[in-house]
Amino acid sequence: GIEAWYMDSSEEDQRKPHKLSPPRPVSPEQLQALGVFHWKLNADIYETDPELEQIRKSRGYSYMDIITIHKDKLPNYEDKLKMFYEEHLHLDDEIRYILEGRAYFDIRDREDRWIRIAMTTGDLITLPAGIYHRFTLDETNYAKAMRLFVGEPVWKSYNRPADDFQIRQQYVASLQGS
Ligand code: KMT
Ligand code: NI
Repeated sequence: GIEAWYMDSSEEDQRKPHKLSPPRPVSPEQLQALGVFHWKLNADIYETDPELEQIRKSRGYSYMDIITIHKDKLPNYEDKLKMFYEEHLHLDDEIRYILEGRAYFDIRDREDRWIRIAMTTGDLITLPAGIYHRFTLDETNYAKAMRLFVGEPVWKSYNRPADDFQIRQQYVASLQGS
């Protein structure tokens, strides 16, 4: 399964792993209970991969594009990375597939603690609409990712606090009993 862990609270470089000592790993089942789902695919064949095709079809991921996150490739690199690392939510699921490199997604658990999810090449993840999260590169400073979406993409993000949004309240309610 995908590797995830509870974060320390040090203000050090966001690109470092920030593992607690001793480490507190988070299992795929714990991620699922928060509405986070993961697949491991073969990124070498992403252009023709029947497994990816099957996921896209069954889940309605009709839209896709590719973003290269590197200082020489991404316009307004510094600003965007800063934005990505602001705690926020979206009105729709955030679906990302790492084609090259690696990166971290941080999500809040139900007690508002940060969980760091290590995304490496071949990892496809869905973060549920309404979950508070953020994104950062790691110390390798490079990732190429496919962005997937159900229908026309909406990239708008709402920085925390966004607790009055209906999608937030729906998400919090969905955690009851999970
Ligand atoms: C977001 O909304 O958090 C992002 O789009 C993250 C960067 S894309 C890999
Ligand atoms: Ni986001």
